[in-house]
Amino acid sequence: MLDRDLIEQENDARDAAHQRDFEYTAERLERDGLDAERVVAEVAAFEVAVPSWALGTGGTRFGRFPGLGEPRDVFEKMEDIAVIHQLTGSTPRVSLHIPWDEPEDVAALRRHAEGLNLGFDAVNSNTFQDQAGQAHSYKFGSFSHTDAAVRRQGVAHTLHVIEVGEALGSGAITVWLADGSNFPGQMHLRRSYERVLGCLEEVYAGLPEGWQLYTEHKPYEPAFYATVVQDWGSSLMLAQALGARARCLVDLGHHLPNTNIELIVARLITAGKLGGFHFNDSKYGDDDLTTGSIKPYQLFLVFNELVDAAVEGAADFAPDYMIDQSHNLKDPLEALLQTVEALQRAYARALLVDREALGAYQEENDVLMAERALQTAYERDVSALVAEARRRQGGALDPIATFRRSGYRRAKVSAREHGAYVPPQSL
Ligand code: AFD
Ligand code: MN
Ligand code: MN
Repeated sequence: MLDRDLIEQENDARDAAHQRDFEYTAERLERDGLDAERVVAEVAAFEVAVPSWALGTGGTRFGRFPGLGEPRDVFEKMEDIAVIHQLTGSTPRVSLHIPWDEPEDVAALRRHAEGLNLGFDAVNSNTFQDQAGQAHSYKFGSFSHTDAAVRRQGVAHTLHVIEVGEALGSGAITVWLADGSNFPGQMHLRRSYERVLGCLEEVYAGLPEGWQLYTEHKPYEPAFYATVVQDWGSSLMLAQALGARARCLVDLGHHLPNTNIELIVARLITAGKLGGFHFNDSKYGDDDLTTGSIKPYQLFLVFNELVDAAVEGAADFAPDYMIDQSHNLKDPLEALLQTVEALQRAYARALLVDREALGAYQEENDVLMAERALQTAYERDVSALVAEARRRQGGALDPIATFRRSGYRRAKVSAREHGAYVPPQSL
């Protein structure tokens, strides 16, 4: 982990300028009847989980270009996540993927996490790839497979993932299924869905006390004609059929181009079925790019729905925030620092929406002013607010500059050079 003194030195060097920026921002907000301290406190309380698979350099089916000093196993990935948490104060939990990051010794991983001041968020199952020594192939599906033996194997794996999660102190499982077909006629559209529901019922019945089950939809890839859980409608049907502890997970990259994701978020909130998020960004498909890098206004609009629901005290509303990204070009750790910053900014801006005014404009059908209420909040400079929130959490005013100054990656290049790291296949 990083030396605390270094973070403090770096903060001290920026302190005078930061104070001036913060005071100006607070004064500017006060002029509009907004409270900077409230935003800082809310942003400081914001938490998002980091996925174990985001710490190694990802790849595409055309290749992978590993960076130097990458973590070689889940223990080293946890160390990198601990550094992100040190610098941002916002990533206290890890979302583990099994089997990619399944530890041989679960108790040892839990001790390692505790030593790093980390816990575990939702665990992720994998029935989209065959594993060595497995009896049946998922080539033609897992939970939707026509052969009951394949379905049983998929359910058994998922229950195993839950068991590992329980030993680690996790409280939820996310199930994303690649099941689908490439050609019309290949798969019975209704029966494949019914088989998925049947398997999920078995998983749901095996949920430990207090656990949640998240179903994650995705429109296409690897299935190119019909994916069984392809949209939020299918995901909602599953969650509603399963019961109160099943909810829908929204991955921002799992929508066809131009889909109105904030509207989907609003619908799931109304249904009491918004389970959580996989944050990332995309231009075309499931691109898994840095959150906020392509469509920052959309990210703000999603947070606007979340803040609106929180303010109104929407029922069954407690979404679980997670990141799901693949970093092919950037240093993954730096990309994740950038991601947390983007989330904090979107959240801060959403908190700055004048909701009373917006509501009044909507009632009066004052289109321009209603739109402007959102734009005004989106255009505010929240840099000093999110920096202050991070510092109050023990983090850095400028996480990326501090990370680069620390020489962490350089040190890891030599420490981790023994033996090649084999990364999970990126999806
Ligand atoms: C998939 C889904 C799902 C899954 C992940 C693994 O987004 O969240 O766990 O990739 O990398 O596309
Ligand atoms: Mn995802
Ligand atoms: Mn995805």
